[in-house]
Amino acid sequence: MTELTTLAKDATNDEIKAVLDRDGGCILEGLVPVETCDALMAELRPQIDAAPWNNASGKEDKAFFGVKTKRFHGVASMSPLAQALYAHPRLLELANDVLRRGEQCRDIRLSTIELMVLGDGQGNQMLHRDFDSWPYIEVAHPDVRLFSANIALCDFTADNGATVVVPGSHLWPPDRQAKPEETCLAVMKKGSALLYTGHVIHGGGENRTPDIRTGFYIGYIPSWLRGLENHQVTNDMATLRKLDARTQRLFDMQDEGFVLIV
Ligand SMILES: O=C(O)CCC(=O)C(=O)O
Ligand SMILES: [Fe+2]
Repeated sequence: MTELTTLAKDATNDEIKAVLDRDGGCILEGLVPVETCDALMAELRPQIDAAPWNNASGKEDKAFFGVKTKRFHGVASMSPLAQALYAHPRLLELANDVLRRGEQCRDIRLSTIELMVLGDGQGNQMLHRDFDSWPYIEVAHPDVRLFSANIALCDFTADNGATVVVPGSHLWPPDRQAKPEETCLAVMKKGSALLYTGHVIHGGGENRTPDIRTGFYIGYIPSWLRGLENHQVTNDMATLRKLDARTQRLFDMQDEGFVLIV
């Protein structure tokens, strides 16, 4: 029986990297304090409730995401508290390390931040690899070009849509399909995070409860790769301008000195 490894909060980066290298994903317990998750949800909840189900923009996106789901971008502007997650020092340290900043990239960027809400009746999402969003780039193991965290803003349970993960599938040939017994559920407590790399097979789980399941997705990429979200369009610029220079770089905002005025 395949298992997803859960690591304690004080696991070292080397321990986490060893599991990511072997399995392509793991759970890191207690990354974010429960109080931070609750405060963030208090800010986000009215905005979540106000949006319709199936709010993705394109036809293909709707089919991929599911019908009883709400997806949000521009999350930095939805709540200033979100910074505690996407700029979490531990995640930045890990992202720099896993993406091999200094060796394979000069710096890291945010590909996308996505609030992923699964509602009552949302079925299992199609299993996929997130790096398939970059179909023109081939990546050979052990190089990682996408490092992701899905932070649980509520408990993720077997019934409310805990992410389905296929440990070890980052090493599989592209066309190998996962058998049911090869899948695991990322069952975890509020504040814990599913950490995974772009090539591991996974998908949102089925929510059979009356409550919403809310995951805070953060994807980090090397600075040379184009991200999925244009943060300067999805967020309002006033929010981004208030951030410190290091955080602005995560959003691909250039230092003034680099801007050519023609
Ligand atoms: O909802 C989840 O837990 C995962 C969703 C996902 O993998 C995706 O939309 O790419
Ligand atoms: Fe995904």
